[in-house]
Amino acid sequence: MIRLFVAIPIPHEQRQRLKSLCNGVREARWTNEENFHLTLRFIGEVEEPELDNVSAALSMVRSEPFEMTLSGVGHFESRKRVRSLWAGVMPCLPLTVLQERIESVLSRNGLPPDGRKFSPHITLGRMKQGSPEYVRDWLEGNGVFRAPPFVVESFTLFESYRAQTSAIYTPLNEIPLVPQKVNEEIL
Ligand code: 3AM
Repeated sequence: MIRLFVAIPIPHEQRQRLKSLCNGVREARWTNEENFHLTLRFIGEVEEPELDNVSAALSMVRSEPFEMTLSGVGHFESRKRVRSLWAGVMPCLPLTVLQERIESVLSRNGLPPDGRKFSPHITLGRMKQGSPEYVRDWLEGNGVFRAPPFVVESFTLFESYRAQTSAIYTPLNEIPLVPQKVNEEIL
């Protein structure tokens, strides 16, 4: 079995900006800088022969390059415990459209739908414990975060391998976003 997800990798300059946010919460396990990404679709485990189908389906996605700006921070919690700290994205319609197209080709190729609402973010750190109160200072202190815009010119199918200390993400297929000709059929 192979564990897959689809994401937008973050360019070097923006990774540096994100890294500067990764401090000030003692219990957080911060993401390695080279692992910063924006998940478009978690696929999960598939049989290896299925990999080619998934990869080919993603290669069918047609979308234009677009500009994206990382902005703000937030957290996810479950059972009143903070699970992750993240940086957000300025509202970005082309990002939503790209995510919907990816969801659509994958479901047409037999993958069960991901029922969760798309909530674009870049995970900066994970936590096992900590009440929301505990990260309040971090959230308030970094609320004004904003990185320079960058152009998203591709998205990538990654393999995720959970090593003992951190995850190893291996790019398997980088799918370019190409300016559309007027009459080209859009998936
Ligand atoms: O981009 P983030 O860090 O939010 O949390 C995992 C990471 O998302 C998520 O997939 C991304 C790449 O590993 N992920 C891992 N297991 C998951 C699961 N069972 C999952 N998302 C949903 N369901």
